[in-house]
Amino acid sequence: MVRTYIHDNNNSEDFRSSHDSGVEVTLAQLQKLGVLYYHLTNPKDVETLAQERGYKNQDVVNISLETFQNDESALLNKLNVFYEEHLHDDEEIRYIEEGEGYFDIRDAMANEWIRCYVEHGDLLIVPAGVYHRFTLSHTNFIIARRLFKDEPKWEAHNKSEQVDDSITHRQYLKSIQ
Ligand code: KMT
Ligand code: NI
Repeated sequence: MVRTYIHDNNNSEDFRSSHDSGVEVTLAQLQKLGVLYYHLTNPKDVETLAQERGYKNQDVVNISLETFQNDESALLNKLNVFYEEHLHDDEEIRYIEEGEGYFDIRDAMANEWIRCYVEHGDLLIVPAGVYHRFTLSHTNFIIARRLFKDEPKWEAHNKSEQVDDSITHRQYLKSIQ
C-alpha cells in the first residue's frame, strides 16, 4: 500500500533507500498538487479508469537486475535517467503490478520532494507539467504499467530554466493555485 512522506534530502545515501524524514504527507496534500492516487487490485478497473480519462496507449516496463543481465551498473545507469527531475507534456498513469519503487513528486509550493512508496495495486495519476522522478528500492524490482494519453509522448523534459518557463509547467503551476 502506498506511503507518502517528505523526502529527507540526504543525498549521500543511495537513492534506493527509503529517505523517510518522518514527516507524513496525506493523499489530500498530494491531490492539491494534482497527483491522484487509487488502489486497484482488479486490472479491469485500471482499463476502465484509463478509458474514462481518454487514454489510448500503454506499455509495461519490467525493471530488475535480470532485465540488465545482472549488470548492476547498467541498471543504475537506467535508474539515474529515471531519477533526473523531469516532467512530461501529458498526464500519465503509473500502475504497479509487481515489486516496488518510489515516485518523488516536487511540491512546487514548499520546494520539497514528496516521496511516494508504491507497490502492487498502487496507481498514480501524474498531471502534465509536474516535476517528478522515479527509483526502484533496494529490492531492484518493479513491473509497472505506464499509460499514455495520446500519441505516446513519452518524452521527459529534464529540469532546466527553459522547462521551468514552458507552457506545460506554467499551466500546471496555475492549476494548483
Ligand atoms: C516516469 O515517468 O518517471 C517513469 O515512467 C518512470 C518509470 S515507471 C516505473
Ligand atoms: Ni516521468
